[in-house]
Amino acid sequence: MGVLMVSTISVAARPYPYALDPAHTALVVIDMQRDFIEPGGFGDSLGNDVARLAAIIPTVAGLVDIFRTHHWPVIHTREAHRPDLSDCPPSKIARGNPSLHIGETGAMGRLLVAGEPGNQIVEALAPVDGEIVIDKPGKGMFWATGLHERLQSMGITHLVFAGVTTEVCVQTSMREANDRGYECLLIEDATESYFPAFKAATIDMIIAQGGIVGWVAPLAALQHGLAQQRARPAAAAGEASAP
Ligand code: C5J
Repeated sequence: MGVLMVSTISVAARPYPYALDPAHTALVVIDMQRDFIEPGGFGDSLGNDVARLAAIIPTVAGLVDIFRTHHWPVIHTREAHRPDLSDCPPSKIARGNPSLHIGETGAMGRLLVAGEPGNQIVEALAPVDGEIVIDKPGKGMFWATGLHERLQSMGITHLVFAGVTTEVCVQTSMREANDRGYECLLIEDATESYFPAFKAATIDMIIAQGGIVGWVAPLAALQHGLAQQRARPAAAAGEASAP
């Protein structure tokens, strides 16, 4: 009797366990860019407390590290517009009564403009060679990015989500992914909102009605599922050698 090879990882998630198939899973880290997380950026210009978002960086780094260690795909997104703002609707520029509008120059360069210092992923989560970086003009990661085609060519069926902000770009991207047939898991301590109530409401909406958008779990549940998967073949081998 051979060793039983278990490829699927069971993650204790809500509303019920999430079956993660590592051969077909990618991590998506949404918009962990300085514009939203550091003082002087777009989030700050709207009057938000950016420290709330900075607080999740270590947890997101831990999640990224799992994917890097296993050589599973990592995708980073940035909310970014072309320097001429031709991909930014005037309504988006006007919205919100910020102290600085999209395209205007702040402490980290032009807000939400590709190539500017503020548009870079925070240093602790900087993409490494081989990771995909998607500049997206919308809140969702599929609008005008070609990402769906890339994920399909990679055979990706499962997406694990992290990043900011929970109820805006993370939720929009997760809903877009769900509509395209991806099995989606949000790591709840690797995402954050400027508004705690919005994060809580988003999680409730995702898992409502049997997981109408997907699943939610803490990072520890993924780590535990991985540890259990590693232990399983050894246990199976032990069983096989028993008389
Ligand atoms: C926002 C985002 N909140 N990344 N963008 O405007 O969630």
